[in-house]
Amino acid sequence: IRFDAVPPLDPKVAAFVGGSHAMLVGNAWLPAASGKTLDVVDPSNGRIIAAVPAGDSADVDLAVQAARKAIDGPWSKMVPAERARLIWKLADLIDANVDMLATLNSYESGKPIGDSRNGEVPFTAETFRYYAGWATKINGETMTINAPGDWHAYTRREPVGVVGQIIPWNFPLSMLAWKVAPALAAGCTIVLKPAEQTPLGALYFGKLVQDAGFPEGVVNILTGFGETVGAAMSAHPDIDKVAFTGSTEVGRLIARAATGNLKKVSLELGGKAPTIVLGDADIDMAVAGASSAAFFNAGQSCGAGTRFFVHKKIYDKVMSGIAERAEKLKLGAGLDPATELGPVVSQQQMERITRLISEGRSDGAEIVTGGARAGHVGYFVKPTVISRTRPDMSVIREEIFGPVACAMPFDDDDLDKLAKDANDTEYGLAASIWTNNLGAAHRLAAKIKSGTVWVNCHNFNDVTMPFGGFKQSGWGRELGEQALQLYTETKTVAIRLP
Ligand code: TXE
Repeated sequence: IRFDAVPPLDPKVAAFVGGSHAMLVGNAWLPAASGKTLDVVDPSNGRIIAAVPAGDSADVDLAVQAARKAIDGPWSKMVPAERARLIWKLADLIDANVDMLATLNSYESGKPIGDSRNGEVPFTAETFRYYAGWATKINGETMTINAPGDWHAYTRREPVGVVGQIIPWNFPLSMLAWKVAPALAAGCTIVLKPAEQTPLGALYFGKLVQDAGFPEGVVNILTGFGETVGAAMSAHPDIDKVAFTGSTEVGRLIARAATGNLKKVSLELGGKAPTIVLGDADIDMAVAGASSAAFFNAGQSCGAGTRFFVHKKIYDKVMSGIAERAEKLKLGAGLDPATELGPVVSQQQMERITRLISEGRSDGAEIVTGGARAGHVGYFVKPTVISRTRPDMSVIREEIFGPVACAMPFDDDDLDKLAKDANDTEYGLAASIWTNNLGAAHRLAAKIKSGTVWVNCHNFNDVTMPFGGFKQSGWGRELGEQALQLYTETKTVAIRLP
């Protein structure tokens, strides 16, 4: 692990990180009502880099009031084209601040700076631009009525109202964009809670919202813990909808808390994506793709490929190819431009990952490479390849959320059996198939129970493509036109013509 190659922070970034941090409520930047703060840590060395307010239910009340005032006032009066212009302006500001946002994103999450600067931040801007386009295209329909007489019946798509959005730390900015952008396009107002590990990028985003000229209260940003701010948002009687990305366990808590006022709920939860390499696959492509499926973002991706099903005749070649790539990955701090694999986000996550690897070992799986923490400073985990796994092992059943590829060979070409094994999980978020056989690809894609099936690619997301889970991976779809369904209510108006 390289520790000595992190360039000094740009003075503007250093001033922001080292400054005092507050929450955006209406047009004001406020400390937590309780005065409490929480520390933000650099996961590459465990050092505290900032303190942000640790909000609680009192702050949630204030933010909800501001959001309610905005939706009852200027925001609902604004024509969609004006909303579109503001959202587009916000996208331009994100682009103009790419260095600041990318640095904050990598500093607090640990991910490689190139991934932030060339991937996540541009994708964030693009998501806002895509939904700026939708703001003027949210239409209802007219219906032809079956009853006698003259009728005019139509639907209106109206904003669902004040929405609470709770996001995780693995893609702090793109998860923000996937939620905030369609909600703004639909005309909702927002109370956003970034993860406690990664609040800085979201707070800077709040400044850009103000610079873009949004009316006050349209976007409110609260920092704090899930058990306090997140739980208060989920249960709040004046929040109309809650959108969440995170663990399946917390998704269940949120769904339960939302029953009070039966607020609408969308959930994007865990995954355990099968990565299926058929016997005819292009081996070089499959090795490169499968490695990236497992190790991209240090495996902290809900779509990460973790259960590898590889045809017996190419199993050894594919596994040694993945292990070789794993061993060559350069580990280091996210802010070191040469880093290919950063630390995982926290000590807690590191311990969870290494615990699961140890369970795999004691369950009799073979650790082909890696298999432990890397170094003694920061939260690094060696990229790990585990072979000879069985479906009952915890490494196969539980979401590991670390740089760990678990594999098992299959030895016949029965696609039904393969799909059954791939579907043997409570999750259903994503899957990938590696093959040159078009028929097999389509047949398997139809049999796999997951919200996304990639063929000869993995972790490929586009703003146009709906993303979300079957089974216990969640409710609803983000991105694409479908995300607008999450933030609008359909109203039917039926008129008997006099
Ligand atoms: O997630 P949490 P954690 C999975 C992954 C990971 C595990 C644990 O398997 O190992 O979850 O990570 C907020 N009410 N994913 O503990 O707790 C919290 O503040 C309301 C998958 O970090 O689910 C944060 O903002 N909100 C995943 C957000 O939930 C609550 C991304 C996510 O944190 C809350 C992250 C509560 N009671 C983790 N408790 C994905 N689907 O991409 C916490 N939160």
